[in-house]
Amino acid sequence: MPPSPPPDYSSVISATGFLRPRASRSLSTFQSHLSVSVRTLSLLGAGLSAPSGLQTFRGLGGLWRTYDAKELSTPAAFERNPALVWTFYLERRRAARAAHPNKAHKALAEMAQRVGVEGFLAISMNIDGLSERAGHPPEALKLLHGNLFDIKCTKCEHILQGDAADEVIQSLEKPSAESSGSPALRREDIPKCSSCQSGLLRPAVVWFNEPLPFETLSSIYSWIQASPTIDTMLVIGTSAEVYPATAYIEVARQKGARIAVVNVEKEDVGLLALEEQDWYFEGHAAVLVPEMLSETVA
Ligand code: BJW
Ligand code: ZN
Repeated sequence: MPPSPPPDYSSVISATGFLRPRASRSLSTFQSHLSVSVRTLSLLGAGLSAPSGLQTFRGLGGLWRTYDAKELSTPAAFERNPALVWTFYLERRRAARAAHPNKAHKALAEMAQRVGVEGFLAISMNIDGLSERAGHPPEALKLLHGNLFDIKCTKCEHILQGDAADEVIQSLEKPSAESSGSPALRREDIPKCSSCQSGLLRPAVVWFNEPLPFETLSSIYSWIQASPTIDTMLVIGTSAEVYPATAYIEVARQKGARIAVVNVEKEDVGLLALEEQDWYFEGHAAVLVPEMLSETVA
């Protein structure tokens, strides 16, 4: 009698996640892969700037532990209380100005300079300006959630940058010199747009329920479409909870990319659905990213 086939436990295994293949921890296999990668995409989150002393959003010590996102980072919150929202962003602006790019920002910027935009595109959710200050070439850095240092109108397309934006910030930092006493910012202190004369000025960042900047999305799309393949997807310091940013990880996977995640938290296979061919590097971005990118050949 032929031996009976071994029982098939695969449905039990996949239902429970038991024995699910785990992502690799091997730095050397990652570096070998990166050295032959032609196209690398990366998604950068708040954890990249955490070693520079800036707060993340979720998790321990995150901004949303102290503040309610719905009260600060939605268009409805700004309509309700623009002074409160501006106070929050003025503080974030001060913290970002005082911070310095860390070794991870610098390593990514160096790779971008070395490889060129055809070979390496960074999609950043960060608004803090640290990647720019690290020397990341602007054409290779796409700011998905805007920029803490620009200001825009709530009603028209008017945008203020550089000195024009700084002037507005100065006026907000010294709320109505005439209004004696209270140092707190008030609704009437928020300047109106000089172009349409009616909209209030606001930080040029992307809040929940707002569309992402069209030009940024379309330039990312063009980069993705420029070739049928993406070889590597770096996912650095993000909880991967916010869409559409997180969807780029799946887009890269569909184009064949192997994914490398850097995060201080323990691997959450469920969220990112990492597979055997992927990597998970648990630890601080400022330590791991320079190591990961150090041996790569242009
Ligand atoms: C380290 C570390 C170290 C720490 N080293 N690692 C239901 C389901 C799915 C989607 C939706 C839904 N309901 C609504 C949506 C859509 C919504 C969304 O995604 N919501 C989810 C939260 C559920 N998205 C939107 O609304 C977007 N717009 C949109 O969809 O528009 C549609 C539309 C079309 C047409 C017309 C109108 C509308 C907009 C999203 C905008 C997000 N904005 C914010 C604020 C920006 C300004 C600001 O900074 O204040 O962006 S929210 C906040 O989250 C910020 C961040 O960029 C973003 C992502 O956060 P990130 O970077 O992942 O940070 P954390 O804190 O979450 O994670 C940090 C990680 O680092 C952690 O994992 C740490 O462990 C790690 N770490 N130290 C390495 N040293
Ligand atoms: Zn306007």
